[in-house]
Amino acid sequence: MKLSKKQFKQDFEERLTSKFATDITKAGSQEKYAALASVVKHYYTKIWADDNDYKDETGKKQAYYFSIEFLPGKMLKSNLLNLGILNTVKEALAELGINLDEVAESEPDMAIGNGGLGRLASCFMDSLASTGLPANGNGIRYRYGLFKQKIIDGYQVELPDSWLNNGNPWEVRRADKAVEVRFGGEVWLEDDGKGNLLPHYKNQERVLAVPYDTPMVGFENTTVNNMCLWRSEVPQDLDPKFQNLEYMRQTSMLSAELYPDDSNYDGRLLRLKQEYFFVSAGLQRIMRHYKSTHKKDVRNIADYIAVHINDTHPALCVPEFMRILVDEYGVGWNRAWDTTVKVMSYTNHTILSEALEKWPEDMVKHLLPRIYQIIVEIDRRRTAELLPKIGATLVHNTRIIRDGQIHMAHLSIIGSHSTNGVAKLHSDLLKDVELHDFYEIYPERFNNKTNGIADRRWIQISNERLSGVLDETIGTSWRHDLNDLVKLEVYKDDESVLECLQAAKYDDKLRLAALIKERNGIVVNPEAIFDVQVKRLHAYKRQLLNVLHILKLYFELKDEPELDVVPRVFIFGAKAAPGYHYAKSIIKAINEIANMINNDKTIADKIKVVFMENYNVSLAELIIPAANVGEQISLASKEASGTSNMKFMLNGALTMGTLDGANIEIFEAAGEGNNFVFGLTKDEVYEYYRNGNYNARDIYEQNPIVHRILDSFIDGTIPNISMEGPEIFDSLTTYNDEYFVLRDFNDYVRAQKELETLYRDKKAWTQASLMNIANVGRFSSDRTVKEYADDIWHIKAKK
Ligand code: 6GP
Repeated sequence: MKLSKKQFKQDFEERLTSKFATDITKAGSQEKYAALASVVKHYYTKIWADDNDYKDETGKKQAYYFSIEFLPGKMLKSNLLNLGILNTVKEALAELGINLDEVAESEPDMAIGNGGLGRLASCFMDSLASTGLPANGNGIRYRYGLFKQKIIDGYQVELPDSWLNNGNPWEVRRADKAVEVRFGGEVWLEDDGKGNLLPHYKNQERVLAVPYDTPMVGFENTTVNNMCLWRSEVPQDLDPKFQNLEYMRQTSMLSAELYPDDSNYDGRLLRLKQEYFFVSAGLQRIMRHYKSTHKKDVRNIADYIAVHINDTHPALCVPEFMRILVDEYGVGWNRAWDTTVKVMSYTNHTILSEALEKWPEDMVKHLLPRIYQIIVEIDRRRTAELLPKIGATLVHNTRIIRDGQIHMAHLSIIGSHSTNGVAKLHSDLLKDVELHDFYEIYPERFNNKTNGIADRRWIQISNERLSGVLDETIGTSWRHDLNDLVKLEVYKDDESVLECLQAAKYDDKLRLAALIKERNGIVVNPEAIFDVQVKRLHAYKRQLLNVLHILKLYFELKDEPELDVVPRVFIFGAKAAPGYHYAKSIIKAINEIANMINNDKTIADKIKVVFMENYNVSLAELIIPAANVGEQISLASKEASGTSNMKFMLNGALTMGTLDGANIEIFEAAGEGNNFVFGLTKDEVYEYYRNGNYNARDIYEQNPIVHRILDSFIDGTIPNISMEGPEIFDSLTTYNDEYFVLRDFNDYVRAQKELETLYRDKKAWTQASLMNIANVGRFSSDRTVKEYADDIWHIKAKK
């Protein structure tokens, strides 16, 4: 949009006065933020309304991305950038004596997601709007987002995240579009006299679902999509006999809390209720909108909508859509089923078995009696149809209901036309191993969609310094098409460009160093290698391997203080699920090791270890630009894709990584020698599984370096871990090291030495960094969403 500084200043000052009866000289930062957000919202409302009209008038097919998590972070700068007014506003504010960055600080991170899956959903929201694709989000408006992490005495402590306390300027409450979701009670079928069996209900619990719409503004275009988040409320006309506090409490709980589990299944009833709540509300709204705008036969709805099941949490989309078509619109079962399969598609985000959702049959039967009947019927019909064709074993292995459990992944695959993994290796594993039985039955349904990232946020907004260097070197077209970064390759031997890249990295490191000083009270050397591992804390991600390597360096320096090493700052950021005891022990150990090393005068600044508390999107935006190295060291086959690996690549960090997830594609894209690869391959890992011949204790007994490092966990060398030390020690020795940390240790050390050698050669290092940046184009989520649009949803971008 076009906007002059003069116009903006006028709008901003007027808004401050009308909203808060104040002016620039007196306004507090919250007020400035709220006024600014309100002006920005005003700027895009017209575009939003026009785009809604356009979508309704053209009746174009739209996609709906159902996800129990979104992790957008802050929205102010992203909206400004996408509207094309970021610089104008920044300059105009500066002229008024206001620093945009400071104002932006007042916005809380919108963190209604845990980690990778939720952040990917938000990257997709940005890319869908930015590529002009008509696609909307559907989720839950949790009152409390992901917990805030405090580190107290080295331990993680969880505090509530009341992100809505000051209101949310971006959302629009649409009370008129509220729908009702019902739970429990009894259901029975009665013939309607025309041969149709219709359900009748008694004693159901009624919940009102109110949508809050948050516009997703496209990058310098006219598309504004919608992220619809549902809030649970008590229906106004509820029978007074139910209007009691308990009912209110129960109801508000539904949209109160995000489950703080990452890749972990939590079996509580409330979670199942949440899943049905946003699925049912979302589908009802879609149906209403479809009927009111298209007035077309509901049997053709597959030509107009696509519904995406983001991991299995929204898998109830399948039976709920069947319920709506069959019970509410009288569509025959077979036609309804064909339609459902055409409309639905599903993404798998992990192969960890503890994350494969299953619900006890009884629980579903009680909570959702009609949905249960429909699932039983889907399963019965499918079994009857397939038994003669494919035999009992295959049918049994792939049944939706098995051993008293409802298998949500089975439901998602069977009830949709597409199942995809999130990186090549992961998709292959699904086909060849984890979901092989399904692949045999429905080979045409399986495909890969390698993840991507919303590059605008992860460089244009968060790394202005590097963005400026790129503009000067290759022009600005990369801001519109990340593939254009490849133009950088020709500068690989250009000393002045390499120097500019180094200077940008150095400035970003200074910025992070200042933050570390402020938050952790640790002074770090900006010349040191900034070696970063930021992600959820999980055993399979192997933060522990990183820790063992740090201890190795530490003991070497203790033995030989004059050793010539390149100084390193090891930076961690990680939240552990509150109930994940082992992960929390590792956080404690990292903090105690950090204390031990950072306070050891003999080490000086050769090694520093920093654990930054409360890792979230905003902190990532400050850490990743400053990284020289990104640690992506999961056990091969365990990390479905990873997405921080792409963010590091974009910001010129080199990856230290295993052949896992999207690392493999990153190594290939950046070219040989530009990253550091180590560790077992996926085939080697599976070979160990087949033979059962891994013995971690042997490594401990036979490798003196490993022996010494592990002993330091139990002999008092590392202080204050008398509980956690033995737990970690035992996990590696007594319990045979589930994620092959010891097995990969030597090769990791080898790769780390190579890294150090390369870093000593500043030019060669920067060239490798340049090659990473130049070849990151394919990891833009613009590419990913286009693939979903073309291959899965069959939706078309606005011209
Ligand atoms: C994550 C995967 O662990 C990560 O590898 C991937 O990049 C990300 O999804 C996006 O695809 N999975 C989850 O966050 C999760 O909760 C159930 O899976």
